[in-house]
Amino acid sequence: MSKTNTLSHLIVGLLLLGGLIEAQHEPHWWGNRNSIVHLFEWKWADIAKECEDFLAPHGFAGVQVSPVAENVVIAGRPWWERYQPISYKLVTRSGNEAEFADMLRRCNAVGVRIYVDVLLNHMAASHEGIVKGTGGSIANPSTKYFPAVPYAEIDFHPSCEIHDWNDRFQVQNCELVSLKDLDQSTEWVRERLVEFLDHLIKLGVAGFRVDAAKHMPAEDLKIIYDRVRDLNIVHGFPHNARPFIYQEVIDHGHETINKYEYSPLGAVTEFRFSQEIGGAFRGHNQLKWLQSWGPAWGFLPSEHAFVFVDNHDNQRDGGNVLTYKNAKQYKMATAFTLAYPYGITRVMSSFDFQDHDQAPPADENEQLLSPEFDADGACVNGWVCEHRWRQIYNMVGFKNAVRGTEVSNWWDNGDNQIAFCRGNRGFIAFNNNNWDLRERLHTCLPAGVYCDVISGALVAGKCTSKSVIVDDGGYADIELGADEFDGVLAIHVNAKL
Ligand code: ZXY
Repeated sequence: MSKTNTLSHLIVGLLLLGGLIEAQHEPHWWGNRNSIVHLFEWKWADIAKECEDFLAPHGFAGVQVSPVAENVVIAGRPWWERYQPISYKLVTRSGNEAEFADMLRRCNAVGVRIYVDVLLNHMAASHEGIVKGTGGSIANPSTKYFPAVPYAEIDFHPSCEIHDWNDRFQVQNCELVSLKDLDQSTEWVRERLVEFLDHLIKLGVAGFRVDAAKHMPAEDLKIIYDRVRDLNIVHGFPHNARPFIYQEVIDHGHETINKYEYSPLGAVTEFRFSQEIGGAFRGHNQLKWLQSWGPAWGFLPSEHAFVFVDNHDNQRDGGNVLTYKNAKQYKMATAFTLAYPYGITRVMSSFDFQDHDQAPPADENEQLLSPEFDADGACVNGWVCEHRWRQIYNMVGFKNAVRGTEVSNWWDNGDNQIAFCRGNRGFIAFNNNNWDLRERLHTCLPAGVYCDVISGALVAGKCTSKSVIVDDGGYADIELGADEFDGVLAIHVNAKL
């Protein structure tokens, strides 16, 4: 082999290695789809139906599902009992393994990917004596006895409670609210975790949300991630495709253990995004500053950032985080999240709650309810289904329509009215001032009549609500009254008359 040939092989090899490392950042979406929805606490059979009836037709790329492994049953059935596994049997209130497998088959068949929330850090917390799980297994968390895996005391870190969150040793080796802390440096634990993840991959998942990643050393996680098998080609994934990994690292900016330790391994939740977008649309920060949205705000690089307005945990905490409870501002923040090209976006789909620990909608036998829909497709029986709000699913469509374009022609009024183009494919305006927005703005779009996809949609060749006339120069009169139902106007090439 010639010298240049050897060199080029070396370069190709290095590129491949780089590709392999970067590969766990690839979500394996179909076509131009590019948003994930978290169907929090939904049943597998209902998700399968939702993939077919709603998510695929509306261009959603994937679903984050609640934890799949058998969990301890806690009185009152708080949502967080699912974060306390006692075995890796796939039996929870969402359904059994057959139902889970059926969901994967049906969602993948319509091009909607499934990402599973996995608990690699811990098992269930101490309870009085022997507990029973959702799959009928028994365990004794107090003595670290989980015979259905099996795990015993030797597989866990010695007990200590995390008191000092700035102490790396405590955060990674002690117990988070007495959840039994697995020792991922042992071969036995690694093998059990890889076996569990491989099982899910064989069934057809596209990747994982890694819960409490900050509580495990990145070097231990890397060993586990590197060992899991490639995605299952039977479900339409390419050969050698690696599972998409996004890690929950709660880092508000000054933590001892930070997001950058984990971002080489996969995407990382960007909690500062949630804080800042909530603050801005609550009026604590002028929208004009959003022009520099992204790394300039101390956020991760776009391709490493997993972003959301709220998640299942911080929607319960109050503060700046916006939720469905502040509907007008929430829809604006979500529209901005989906309109601005930054990060991998997840839409939250909640159940209605009044207190932090409240259980998801269930019947008198503690069986989860299936969502029911009214004539407009909105959920009615305790499920909020933000993903079925027109203003939200139509912005998922907007994001698909403008995929691959940049922000241009930023306009603002120096305060809380902003607008921008996405290439020559989409245009969006926001009004968070208490006076009307009336401006002639450059939309960057070809001349024509476009339907506003926030107040309505393009249906059977007509706009069901507002329309915008773009002239030959790309200009249009944009109007957003301060007292309108929504504070956003969005138009794109796929909603042109
Ligand atoms: N729980 C109630 C009672 C027990 C569950 C509570 O008051 N917890 C203490 C404050 C929240 O701390 C938790 C964090 O992550 C968890 C927790 C948890 C992850 C789990 C299971 C859990 O309790 O029980 O898989 C946590 C970790 C951090 C951090 C802040 C919080 O900076 O690194 C809860 C449960 C919360 O409130 C929960 C559950 C699942 C999650 C999550 C939070 O993915 O982020």
